[in-house]
Amino acid sequence: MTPFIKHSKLMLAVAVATAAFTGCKPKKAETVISGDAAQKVYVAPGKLDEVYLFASGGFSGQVAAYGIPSGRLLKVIPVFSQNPENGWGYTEETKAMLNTSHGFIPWDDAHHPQLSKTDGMDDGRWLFINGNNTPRIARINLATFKTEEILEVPNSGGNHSSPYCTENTEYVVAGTRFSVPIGNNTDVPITSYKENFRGALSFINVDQKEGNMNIAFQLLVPGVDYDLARSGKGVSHGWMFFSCYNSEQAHTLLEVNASQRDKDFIMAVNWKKAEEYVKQGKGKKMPATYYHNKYDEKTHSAKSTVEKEVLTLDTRELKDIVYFIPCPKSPHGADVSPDGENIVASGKLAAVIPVFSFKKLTDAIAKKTFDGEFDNVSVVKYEAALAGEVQKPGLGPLHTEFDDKGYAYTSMFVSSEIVKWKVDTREVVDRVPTYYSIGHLCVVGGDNKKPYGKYVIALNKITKDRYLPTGPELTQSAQLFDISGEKMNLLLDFPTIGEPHYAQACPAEVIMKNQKKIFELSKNEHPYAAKNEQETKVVRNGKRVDVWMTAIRSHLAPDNIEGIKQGDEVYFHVTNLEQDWDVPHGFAIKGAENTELLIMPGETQTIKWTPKSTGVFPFYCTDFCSALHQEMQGYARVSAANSTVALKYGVGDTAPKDQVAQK
Ligand code: K7E
Ligand code: CUA
Repeated sequence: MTPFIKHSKLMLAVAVATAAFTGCKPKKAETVISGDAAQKVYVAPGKLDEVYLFASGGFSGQVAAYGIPSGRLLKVIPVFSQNPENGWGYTEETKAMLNTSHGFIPWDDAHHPQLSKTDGMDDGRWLFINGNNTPRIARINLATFKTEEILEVPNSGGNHSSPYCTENTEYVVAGTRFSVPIGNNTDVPITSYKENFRGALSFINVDQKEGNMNIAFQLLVPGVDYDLARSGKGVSHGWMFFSCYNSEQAHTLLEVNASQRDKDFIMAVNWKKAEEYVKQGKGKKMPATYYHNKYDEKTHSAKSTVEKEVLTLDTRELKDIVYFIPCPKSPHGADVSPDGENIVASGKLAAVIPVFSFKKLTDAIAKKTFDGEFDNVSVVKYEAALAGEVQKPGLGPLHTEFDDKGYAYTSMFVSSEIVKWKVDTREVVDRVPTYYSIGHLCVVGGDNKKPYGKYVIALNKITKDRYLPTGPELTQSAQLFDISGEKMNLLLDFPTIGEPHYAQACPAEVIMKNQKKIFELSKNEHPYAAKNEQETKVVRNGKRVDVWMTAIRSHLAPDNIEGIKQGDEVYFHVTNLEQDWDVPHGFAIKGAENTELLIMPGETQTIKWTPKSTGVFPFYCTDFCSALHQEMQGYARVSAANSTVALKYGVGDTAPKDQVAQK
């Protein structure tokens, strides 16, 4: 969403429009903070927050977990970006997670966290998030807060309308933002957009036990931009809704060229129908190379598999899978009400918010109340699918979520506010300023069949004058509002990591009940695990030296190693022998080129070290684990490539003793 604020032409149009809505201008913050706000966000020391908030890190490529109402940062979960804090993407075990058909890609732009669902409710099993730039979907296990799987999405460019779960997480759905040339010949002129460019919507099957993802099928759809999506639920279970812009099919200067038509589209996808066609064998296998990376909790290691084909269904041939509904002016969000009946479409440049009725939509499809076709897809008549419009909502509607009392909350980017309206009458009942330029918003359980409500969190783009300055870039920020009463009340500003495009929140209990406290050492199947100190060893194989090391309060074993030579590749495989909650150990050695390790109880992790000079190199534990943490240290001696120093190692009595004798 970032780009459009920069473009002067648009800003001019927007400024003119803003003048007509002076009522939306943010008031001074002081005037809107109510007296008991502090009390409502105060979580006393030792007390726990009520809600987990999972926010995307945007260009940081990570996810962060916060406690609500305090806004306290609980954890940064590394996903698409390497993270030296805990070795993610640097250790031998985790490197494979970042493999793609474009090579090792250690970053991405992550936008939309999505909690897994059971019967339309957040179930606390997994959190999915999209990598936009090099199209990927990641799955985080919420028992361990670790990324367990990353699946690349082929035929996609800018994986933005992604990832959205169906009612029971039958699928995680990932739509492409950019349409791109697909098929055997992709080396085509950019000007041939209309002939050669197509969109792909991927339906990724999720194994209900382990969570493993596989692309069940891809729908090949008209070449436009697919921006956001939501799955149907309740009455609309079996359908997905995508917002589409650039129905002009422009390939340059979209700012102007993709804002020509009065209306773009919402695409309604009947995925149950698509499933039927797959069963009937109507899918076509298409060659496509993409990586599938999985982290195994038993071996504590990731493996990459290269997939070679994908099953596709072409909507030009199978015409009753998808339908277009006209939607005013560059739609961004497409959101579905808790009962599944209302589809709210937010056009960034539109003056109203259209709300479509699922019942009217399906009636119109049955009666073929169409307004012709767009690229072989039937276009349902706007009025035929429309439940009604929210009038004068504000400027720049982007995203909508729902509470437990029949209200919808829409973010207004241009007028910087949240607008509350009644779902059944579409009447605006309240508005509150945000500071500033709100993008997404998040109601607790706001996309569930039964939202939890109580809070809405604004995810803002600009924070000028809200925080102490930190150079040219100010902190990114979220704002917490109380929505339990008639009026929305601002409670708190809190900084976030990266750009918090979107977030999902659920009651703490949903996540807490599944928490894993340790990895069982007896179940550790890492090939280099040392499950006790007797199993520690150092083994040379040509120029490769493997160190089976253990960590326990408060020593590493072995802690003296000799016989390493210049030019060797040394692998430290460190197993944390602890079986207590929250007792990680760290490992670092002087001159390590990549990272440290942070090893959870019962886990084994490995760093590769290639010493560049001779000498004695200290290593130590990097996590303050006990009163004698600072004693948790050792030495590795590195000799010249042609030296005759024998390989020796140990701890205490077994440590190498004749250190002086050899040269
Ligand atoms: Cu920032 Cu969902 Cu990428 Cu809207 S997106 S704001
Ligand atoms: Cu182990 Cu410090």
